[in-house]
Amino acid sequence: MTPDGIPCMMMRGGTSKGAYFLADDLPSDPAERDRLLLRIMGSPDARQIDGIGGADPLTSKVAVVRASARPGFDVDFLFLQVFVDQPLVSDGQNCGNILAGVGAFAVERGLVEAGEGETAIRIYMENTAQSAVARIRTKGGRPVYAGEAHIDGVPGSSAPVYLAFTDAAGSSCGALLPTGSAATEIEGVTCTLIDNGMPVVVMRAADFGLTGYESREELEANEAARARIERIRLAAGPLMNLGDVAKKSVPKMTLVAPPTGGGAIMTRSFIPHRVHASIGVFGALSVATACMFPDSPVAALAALPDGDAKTVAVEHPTGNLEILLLLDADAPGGLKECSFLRTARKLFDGRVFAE
Ligand code: NQM
Repeated sequence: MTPDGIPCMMMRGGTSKGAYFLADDLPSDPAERDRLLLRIMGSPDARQIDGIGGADPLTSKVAVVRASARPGFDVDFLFLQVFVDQPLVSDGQNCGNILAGVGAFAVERGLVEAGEGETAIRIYMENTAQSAVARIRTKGGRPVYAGEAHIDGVPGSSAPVYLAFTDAAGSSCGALLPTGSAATEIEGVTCTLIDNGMPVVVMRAADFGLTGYESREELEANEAARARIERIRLAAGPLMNLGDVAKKSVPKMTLVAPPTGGGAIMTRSFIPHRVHASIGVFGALSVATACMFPDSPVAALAALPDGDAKTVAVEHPTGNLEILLLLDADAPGGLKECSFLRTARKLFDGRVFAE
């Protein structure tokens, strides 16, 4: 027990919010660490009333950060999803939104020395054994949070955080298309099972009798659609090399429809049981990539720009998320680099209690 509390920083990362810890401030035994994090977040409880979680999967997230001992990296980042209403903590997925706060947290805690103007932080993402480079604004040795960058799903504007990836494909499934094809039939629905940073099952909303433009609340109230989507998810898990996914937060399930706001594709994402208020970042990257395969059931619904440098706007319930894809036929999966803009903000720094 820790009567004096544990150092903890709350940050908004992209369209999510989480508790950021230094690895050294948490127990090294994963089971002990997870018990402590459940207590800190107030899980399991739909309201998380006895903890600092926000009673939503998007605000019940944890970042564990340490100085990296790996050549070529500044810090190691482990993402943990703390389930709201189940006693589960999962390292089975990554999170591009919480990743957006890691660079600033590393500077705040003195793990990385800040440059004047901008600092690039090379991050090893432990969940998927992959790398990211975050470019953040810094001044006088500290992160700058105020700025002019806006992302949909967050009111106002903040300093930009640019995130770039060169090895996102096959992050958890071992291959971009784990079934070897962009069209796999499950329960009578043709799906694209894909992993470009996040395992996602991409499906046409119309195949569920839905438009794809429903609200989060409407979809969460649709018991029949949710049950069918969950059956497909449980069947997709082993096909995606993820094993039994009954207690995992992957794969995510995304329904798509033609875009309505001038973007490339419209989405509604089950993550995997609640519906996302917008869309996860790596989730959006996987969906955008699915649209590029002509034999995917969703390709015909998408409006993709021409050329090898594509800005793909993935539409979601609260706006759109733009992803830049740099294509190169010689690169693995045909993708040389993927990048996107996020913002992040320090909300609180102090000690959290778990007595
Ligand atoms: O896909 C939610 C989020 C995420 C994950 C989820 C994410 C990503 O919005 O990279 O960011 O899909 O569980 O934080």
